[in-house]
Order: sequence, then structure tokens, then C-alpha cells
Amino acid sequence: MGEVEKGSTSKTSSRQRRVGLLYDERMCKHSTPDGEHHPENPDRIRAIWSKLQANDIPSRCVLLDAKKAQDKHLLAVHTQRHVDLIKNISCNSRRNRVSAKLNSIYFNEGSSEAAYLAAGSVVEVAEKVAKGELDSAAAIVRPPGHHAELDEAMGFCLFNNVAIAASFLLDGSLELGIKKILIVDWDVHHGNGTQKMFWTDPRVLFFSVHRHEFGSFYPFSDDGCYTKVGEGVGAGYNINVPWENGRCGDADYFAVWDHVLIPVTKEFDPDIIIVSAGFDAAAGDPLGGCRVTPYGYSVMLGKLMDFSHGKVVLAFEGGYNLDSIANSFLACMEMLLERKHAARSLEAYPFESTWRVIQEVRKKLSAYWPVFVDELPTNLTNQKAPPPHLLVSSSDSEGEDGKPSNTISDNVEAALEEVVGPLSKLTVEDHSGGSASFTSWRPVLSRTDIWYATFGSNMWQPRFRCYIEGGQVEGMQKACTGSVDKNPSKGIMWKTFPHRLFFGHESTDTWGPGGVAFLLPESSSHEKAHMCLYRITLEQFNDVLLQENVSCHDMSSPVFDLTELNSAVNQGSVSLEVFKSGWYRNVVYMGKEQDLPILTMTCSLSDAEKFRCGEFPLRAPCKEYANTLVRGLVEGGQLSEEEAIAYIKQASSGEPL
Ligand code: Q9C
Ligand code: ZN
Repeated sequence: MGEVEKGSTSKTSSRQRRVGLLYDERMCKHSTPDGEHHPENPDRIRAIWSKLQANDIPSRCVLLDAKKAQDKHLLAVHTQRHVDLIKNISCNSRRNRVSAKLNSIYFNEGSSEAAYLAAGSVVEVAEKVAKGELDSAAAIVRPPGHHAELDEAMGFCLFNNVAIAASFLLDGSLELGIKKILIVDWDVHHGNGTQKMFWTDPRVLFFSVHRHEFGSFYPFSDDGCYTKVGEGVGAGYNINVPWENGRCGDADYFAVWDHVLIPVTKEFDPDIIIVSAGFDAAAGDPLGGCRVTPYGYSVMLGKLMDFSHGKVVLAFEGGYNLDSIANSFLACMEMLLERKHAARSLEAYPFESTWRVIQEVRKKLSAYWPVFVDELPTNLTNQKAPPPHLLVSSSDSEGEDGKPSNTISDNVEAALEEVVGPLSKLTVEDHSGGSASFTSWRPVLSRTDIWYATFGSNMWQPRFRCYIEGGQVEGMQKACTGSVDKNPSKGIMWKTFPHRLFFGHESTDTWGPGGVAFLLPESSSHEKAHMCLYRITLEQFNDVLLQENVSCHDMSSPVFDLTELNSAVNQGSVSLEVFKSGWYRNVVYMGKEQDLPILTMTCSLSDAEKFRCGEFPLRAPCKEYANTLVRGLVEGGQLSEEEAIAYIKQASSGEPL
């Protein structure tokens, strides 16, 4: 590589922008010690680099060589102890024991070198932009940095690359003329390390927008709260925008840019902007659960380029879906080079929670920033999307009698189509010709297997297969559409669980008159339910959930994704109501088998209560339906025919729950 500027085919009439780009394969040397899979792996930066190459980006940039950071620059934000730890960790034979004591950190023989290169590379690109040798620049580095604190590696971060570069620009021996720096941290996680390093420093305005959920999202602390504004002379120079829920997308981020970040940037008037550019808020990210598109990132970046004479430095942080990060990074490079946006996404409205958070942030910061004194007009904040968990309308659940009321109006459903539908169908302009399908939740969820635990007619395997392959078996009054992925389950096993099986409601679409099987979501030690577990993908599980509950959702977004799965698994046995209505809208996590989560679907907690108090009727299943359950138990080798009949009869007895 070297600092040769190739690429002279400027399409703009103005001077070709000089955009620095830094990548070095040596940063791939940091990987898990035994090759175990980890989301923060070398393929992340390789995927970005190959995407940029395939789109002729490097030839249009000034390519820069990675440099190892100097200790004196690291020591401006880290302790000597921490610098020594990272410096020596790769020749430390006890490094696994060291990492085990840290939060979300691994080390191998390449970690020290990669960490020094990541930090030094961000310093390098920032220096060149500060000096005016480059207009702007991007560093494709790892390990990431923004969680790393004064004396602690955490959250996949070893050195705080961005903080090191910022303090170098302000305090490094060179006279660079940089007096004020804006750090924009759009990684989906709070930049706790960077926040602490500039907590009392008014020269650095630190802005972070992140999933927070009141401290229940990584890094699990209230440091990311909007009340944390800095202290002393730094008060007002720390701005947090904490999301209350996942699924935030372009509209939410644009609202924050327009009503928080950009107004304050105008006032602050930074000399340079450094972006902690994680792409884990991108649609499709397995950790982030948000939905920012490449277009969204290009717009956010473009708005920042209007300040600091366009001096903007991107430093890669998190981001774990290889396609999402590559497409997002590409969109940012096109913006830096040509001010060109990625293919536009259809615009939706911000969530109501987004407007609330923005108003809280503005109110809290109005003591420091007069631009925030005025309240936002209500005709603006009234423009909002339906709440994030209200995803789907049910007009066709299994039963018709005590059919769950259709609480969601058609208008809302239309609005949902607008909000949810387009986001997963986005494309990003592909310079190799044509447009590449950008993101779909399906490939992501198809990589995770779960056990789908059944207690009703799905215990009979031919009946269950209708949900995968499509079709109809005897006794069923209508056919199933099946799942998109029609591959058979990868395993079947039986288990018993301490839950009460019962039958309720008057009739079902599938089986006709008679009750339908439910499991009480809460366990009770004296109960025993037989359940047949099918190993299927999380993608197939979503298709089954849909068939059990509704018939008119386009599934352009999943109803039960990795975010939901993670929260269920982390909370132990838990139920999550994934639909607003439907008889089986409640996903219950029942523990693990072979290290895979076991999930079942049953009635909501509120419906269970109605069954308990008699507001919903208990009712025995019709003959065909009961026969199917008996058949499942007998053919599954669980019970003799007599035992199975007695088991179903007991559950149908109508004994109070
Ligand atoms: N239950 C960055 O994106 N997750 N770091 C730990 C514990 C750690 C993310 C989950 C996520 C760290 C740079
Ligand atoms: Zn992150």
C-alpha cells in the first residue's frame, strides 16, 4: 500500500475529495484462542474490505498504512497497568485466565499486535485529516474500542481507539489546530469508555445513541442514560440518546439527528468529527436488533459532513452481520467520496418512544444548549409509528368462538405494512451492476436452531410436518401453507415438563367444534405434560408461529428474532407475547437441551387468567383432535393407547386450573 493517490476519474465538477482508507490484514490476527465462533471475528473487516474492493472503492481513495500506536498516546487515556497488560497479553501463557476475569473479552497470540494497530491506525487517519492532507478518512480496524475504559478491557474492546485519537489531536505534540472535537458514537451499544475519558473535558463533545432499555442492554448500566451530561467544565458536553426498545431504524435516527445532534453540532462548531462507526444498529445485526439501512448511515454521515469543513473520520467499532456491515460501510464510503446516498429506503415514522426520548434529552440539555429551550411542535411529534411490539394483526386464529378480539384496526395494519414491510426489502446500489438484495432476517435466523416443543396435535409428526412442508392430514379442515424453508426437522425427542395441559374454547378452524390444547405458561411441580420436541431453525419457528396465529402477515420481519430469544434465554423460563392477539401468541422458553433453547407457544398470561377464573370456557377436544393427540403420543412411543387416552381425558376433564 502506501500513500499513492490513484483514481482520477472524478465525476463531480468540484475538486476530487481526498478520502483516506486504511485496512491491514494484521488486525485479523486477533481471534478466539481455540477458534470458537465469536461475533467479533476477523471476517468482519475482511468482509468490509472485499466489499469495498468489489466496488472499486480503494482505487478512489488514498490508501494508508496501519501504524502501531505509541505508548505515550495510549497513556493519555489508559493506565500504565492497562497498556502493559495488552502489550504483554500475547506472550502471557495465562492469558485465558486473564480474559476469563474480564467482561466479554478473549485474547490470543495476535491480540497485542492487533490492538496496537487498531489504535495507531485511528490516530494515523485522524492526524492526516486534521492536518488537511485528507478531506476525510475511514479506518477499518479491529478490535473495536469504545467500551474500553481507563483501566479495563471490556465488550470486545482492548484499547479505546477513538478516545486515543481524539486526545492525540488535542494534546499531541503537533500543532494541529484542533481545539474542539465532536465524537459521534452510532454503534448500537453505549460508548461507556469514551464517555468516561472525556467526562469533564469541554473540548470533546461526546454524543452516543444506543439501545439502553433502562440499563438492561449491554453494557448494562445507567451510564448510558440521558441524565449523564458530564461534570465540572465538561457539563453539557456529554449527550446520550438511550433507546427504550430495539427495532429502531432510519426514521428514529434521522429524528435524533435533526432534533438533537445537528442543532448542537451547529452550536459547538467542532474542528473535526470522529465517528465511532459501529454498524451493529444495522438491519440484520444479530446483536443489535435495530434496522438502520445503508441509506440511513449515508444520510447520517452526510449531515455530519456539513460541519468541520467536512473533516470527518470514521473508525469501525461493532457490527456483526457481515453483509450488513459491508453494505453499510460501502454506503459511507460513497458518501465520503461523492456525497452520494445509498438507495433510498421508504420512510417511516419514528416510534413514539423515540419522540419521548428526544424530548427528554432536549429538556435535560437545555440548561447547557439554548437551542433546546423550545419544545418540539406537537404536529411533529404526533407523526409516529405504532409501538414496536404491535407487529401483526390477527383475523384468523385457530378458533372462531371466543376468538381473540381483533384489536388492531386495518389502518394500523396498513401503517405497519408501511413501517415494517419496506425495511427488510431494501437494496443497496451495487457497482458491480444490478442491485443486490440487501437484508433479510431469514438467512440470519436460519443459522440458529431451537427445539420447538409441542403438546397438542403437533405431537403427531405427520401433522407437525404440515407446518413445515405445507399440506393437510386427516381430521384437519384446511391445509397449511408450510414454512419458507421446507427442510425437515433435524431431530425429534420427547420430554415431560411440569406444566398443566388443558383444553379450552368452543371450536377451531382446523379441527371443528371442541376445545384446543393449551399449556399453562407457569409451571407447577405436581403437573406433567408430555411434549414432542422438534429441532428446527428459528426461521422455521417464526413461520410456525405465524401459521398458529395469523394468516395475513407478510413476514417481511420476524416476530420472534434473536433479540427476543436472547432475552428469553437470559431471563430463564419466560414468556413473551409476540402477537397482539392469537391463541398461541405467547412464546415460552422452557430451558435447554443439547445447549439449544426449548421454545413452546401457548396462550398469553392474560388468557390463562381468563381460563382460570372461568371467563373463557374449558372444553374437551373433539374426537378427531383428541385422536390426533393420542396417535402422536402412541406413535411417538411415549404412552400405550390406554395411557394416552387417559392422559388426554384427564386434561379435558375441565377441572379448574
Ligand atoms: N450477555 C461492541 O459492539 N455482549 N461490543 C455480552 C452478555 C457484549 C459489543 C452479552 C457486546 C459487546 C464493540
Ligand atoms: Zn456495539
